Amino acid sequence: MSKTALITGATAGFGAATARLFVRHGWKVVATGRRRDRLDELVRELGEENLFPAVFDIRDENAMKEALASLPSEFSEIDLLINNAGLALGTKPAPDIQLDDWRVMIDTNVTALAVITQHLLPKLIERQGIIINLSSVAAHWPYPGGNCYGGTKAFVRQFSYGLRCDLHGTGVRVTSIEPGLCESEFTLVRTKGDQKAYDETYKGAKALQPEDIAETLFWVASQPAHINMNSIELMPVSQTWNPFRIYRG
Ligand code: 8X3
Repeated sequence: MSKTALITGATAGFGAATARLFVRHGWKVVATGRRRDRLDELVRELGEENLFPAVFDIRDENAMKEALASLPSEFSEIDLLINNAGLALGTKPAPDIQLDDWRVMIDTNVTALAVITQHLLPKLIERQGIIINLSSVAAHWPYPGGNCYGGTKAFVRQFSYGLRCDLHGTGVRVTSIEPGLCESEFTLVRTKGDQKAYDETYKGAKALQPEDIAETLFWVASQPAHINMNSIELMPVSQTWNPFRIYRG
């Protein structure tokens, strides 16, 4: 009997790569996202018996609840929630940002993630399931322009740990995944479509690829039921930390 994963933000990047890998390994996948055409493409590629597209904006709580309430029975028994939907918007320092960008990041990366997780907890407890949350190296390591994005990802990591405490004794596992530089549409969103900035970000860097993250997620989900990976932080070899900066006024 195959297991079922619900992957948020599956229209591109980590989410789409993860949907492909899990289906390849015999899982059923509920793929969520806003862009119906992208999800339909995934259905064509992976087969409607394997992937169900659930089209909604993750920030719209009612739409999320309606979509999940009307899942076909073959896809409704969720064993694994992958909270992948999330974004960074903008690279400017805090005094210069557009406040709406911060609101969208908090609404998506924090509020929507918490709301869908809480909504699915009864099912995940019933099925002794797994929750994998996509955090970031930015949860630990501040960098200029990371401001609110880093804050949301620190929430994701700490929320994951808090969930573990609250789910003590249920058999539900929770993991925070914290990737560094990865080549995906994420950076085009972050730079608001600036292809030059995108190209410069990855030039010569041998960044992680969405498929690398998918493999990590699959490995986490494939561990025996008595093992909980609390967190995994991964970077490309080309990425390390900066020294502290001292301002000498
Ligand atoms: C983003 C990680 O290293 O690209 O989550 O800022 S990094």
